[in-house]
Amino acid sequence: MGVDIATRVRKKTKKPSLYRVLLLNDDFTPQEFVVAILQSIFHKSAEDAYRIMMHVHVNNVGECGVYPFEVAETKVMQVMDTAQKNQHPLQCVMEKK
Ligand code: TYC
Repeated sequence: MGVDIATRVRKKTKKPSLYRVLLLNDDFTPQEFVVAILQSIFHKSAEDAYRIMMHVHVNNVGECGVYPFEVAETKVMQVMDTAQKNQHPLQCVMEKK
């Protein structure tokens, strides 16, 4: 009695989906706080952090980075947690690329 084993080899390795992490503008969070978040959580240089913060300030939304799902999720949580602890209304969201 033979046993047939069906096998199919994937032609391509599956790349993990990437997610954009976005900061949203508001009228109350201090600019310096946003710059500090971008440096500490997103590992941006002082210059890049200032540029991204000003982009959000002017355009109301801006990208902080692009990451696999769980990394993006952790960054959003870290931003929201730090903002809440400092009583700032800063909002951070993620979206699938
Ligand atoms: N608009 C804020 C202010 O003028 C600064 C700010 C920038 C807030 C970016 C949030 O994601 C933000 N104090």
